[in-house]
Amino acid sequence: MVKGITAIAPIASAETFAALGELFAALGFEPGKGWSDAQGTGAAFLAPLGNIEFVTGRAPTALSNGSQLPALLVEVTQLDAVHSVVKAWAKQREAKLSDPTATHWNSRLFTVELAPGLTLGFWESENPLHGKPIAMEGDLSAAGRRFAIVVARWNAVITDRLLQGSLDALIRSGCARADIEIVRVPGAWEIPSAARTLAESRNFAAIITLGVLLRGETAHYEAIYTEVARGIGQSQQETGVPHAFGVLTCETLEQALDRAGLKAGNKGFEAAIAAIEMASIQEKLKTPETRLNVHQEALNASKNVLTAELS
Ligand code: DLZ
Repeated sequence: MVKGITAIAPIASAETFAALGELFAALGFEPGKGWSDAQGTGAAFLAPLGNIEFVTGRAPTALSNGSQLPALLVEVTQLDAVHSVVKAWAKQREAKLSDPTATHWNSRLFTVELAPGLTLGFWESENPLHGKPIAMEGDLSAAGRRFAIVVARWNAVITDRLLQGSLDALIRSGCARADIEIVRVPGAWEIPSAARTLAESRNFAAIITLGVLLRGETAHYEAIYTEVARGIGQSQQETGVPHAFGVLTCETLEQALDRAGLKAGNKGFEAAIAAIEMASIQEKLKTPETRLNVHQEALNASKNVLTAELS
């Protein structure tokens, strides 16, 4: 139910209002939906994330240079670059601007008085892992890896589009055309056995399976679908080679077309991206050093938090 956080700052003069718009645009804020009526004008600036933080037990408001922490804080990357942009703006307007100083929460921060009574703080965490989830993740690079695509000929008007989507994703992610093997099979029913043979060849980092089953036009739809899904899943589990599932199950042809590039993305593209990511994850999972690094990063992050808490 919660959608976002809105902070409203009244600005007395139209000139300052315009100047603030220029500064926020220069800083890279995404313009939001403004408004204008007989009583006034509003300009909105969006940030990708926002939060309200409650603190107890430690006065959060005093900075090491003796000034007060502003109520409005903008978290940034490249604080010094942001400071230069704000400095140029503040110089023109003779606005009060502080130098970046260390905070008690392992960050650096500077403040600027944008308008009388409106001071903003910009800050950047010194912890490189701040805000980053500590997890092992696959890369989205397909360079140097071989992929196989098994595509059903049944409903080719749609599966051809899925195939184009998969090829687009692989090639745009750096896969060489020569490293992609395309295997056409009669229908979805035949996908699992071809996928399994390809996986067992150990020539491919991942297999992408593409097909379309239409409920209205497929006899024994449920039975076929269950077997196809089970067969592809079983091949993945028993061979350990990732298999991306790009077999559409739709009520109508129109719905299938929507999912093959018309209105609802291209599931062939999405399946290929999943295959690329899984190929990379499988490689990382098999490398003990990568796993050790993730644990070490997690340990360091918790040590940093502890040190900040105790200081
Ligand atoms: C036979 C059949 C039917 C009725 N419907 C579909 C379908 O919607 N999508 C699909 O990919 N294949 C279909 N097939 C073909 C079967 O998958 C299989 O190729 C044939 O039964 C031959 O084994």
